[in-house]
Amino acid sequence: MSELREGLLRGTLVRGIGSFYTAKDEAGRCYTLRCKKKFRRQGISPLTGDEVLFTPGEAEEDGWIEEILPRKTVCLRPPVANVTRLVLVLAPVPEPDFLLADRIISRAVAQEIGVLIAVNKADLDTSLAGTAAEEYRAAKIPVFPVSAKEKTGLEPLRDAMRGALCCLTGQSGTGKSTLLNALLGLQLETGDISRKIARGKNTTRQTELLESGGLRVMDTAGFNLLEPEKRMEPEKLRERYPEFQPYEGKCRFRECLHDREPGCAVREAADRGLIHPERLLRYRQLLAETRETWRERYD
Ligand SMILES: Nc1nc2c(ncn2[C@@H]2O[C@H](COP(=O)(O)OP(=O)(O)OP(=O)(O)O)[C@@H](O)[C@H]2O)c(=O)[nH]1
Ligand SMILES: [Mg+2]
Ligand SMILES: [Zn+2]
Repeated sequence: MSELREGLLRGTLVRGIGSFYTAKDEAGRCYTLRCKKKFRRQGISPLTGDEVLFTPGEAEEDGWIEEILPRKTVCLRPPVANVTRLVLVLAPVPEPDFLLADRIISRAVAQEIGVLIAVNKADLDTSLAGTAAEEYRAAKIPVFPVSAKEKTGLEPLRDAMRGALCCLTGQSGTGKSTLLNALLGLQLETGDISRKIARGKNTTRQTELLESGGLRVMDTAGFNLLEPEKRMEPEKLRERYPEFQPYEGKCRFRECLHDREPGCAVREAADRGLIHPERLLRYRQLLAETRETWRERYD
């Protein structure tokens, strides 16, 4: 620890509630910390996953976060730092929203965060995993059928998660907390799905980083809506589709956005089954939305 200033410790933020944060040092000791006002003045808030330098509190006092070390990645929804692998959890109930899935994936790809898809509740339905595998095959996003309830399919998913700071995300009620409990052998609070609306109830409210058996995983609050990104140039969206990349530069028009332009190589690839047609359709939907938001960027 010679590189640290005197009295400062280094740790990872594993949780933040209100203005209190918990940092864990290398030895696994936890410290309750508060955040100095200077961060708020700079418009920075500490995120779960942040690497920080801190002054530990004396006796019963809380300590202070002194410095947030440079972040490898930052996500706003869920708000987490330094995630290098995202585990998107889908399930047959609540009904999977593939457009939401594509939005989440697009944001991860933009930051070079690896994406895995866990299709949970395999005990209820086995067809969704196949559908998801087809949808995302060309994008090279691996799909893992699992049942958190029956604890099946967990080992291949664990193997794919090792060595990265992972974050579970997805719609509320897909079973992220249940899955994390199963993956790590823990007991986090999980919730029932509302029978009336067959939707998750937002049981998890806090992001929490947990570690066990070589896995480092964050459980986050599920969500059912994701606002369009502000100030994103429409031309950037196509770069976030791994399956488009072999065809970039091969369209008739160099600036082709793979919408409805003639001679589009991406469209041809979709017609030949090399790109999933639904992914392309949803891409167009997101492209239209991105154009709209881009036009309104000065409003
Ligand atoms: N049949 C079945 N039900 C499951 C499985 N995994 C989770 N569930 C149920 O799905 C419901 C929601 O589970 P949670 O783990 O709370 O879901 P979540 O994704 O963490 O939800 P939020 O915290 O709201 O985002 C609970 O009733 C779980 O018992 C599974 O593998 N099979
Ligand atoms: Mg949860
Ligand atoms: Zn094109």
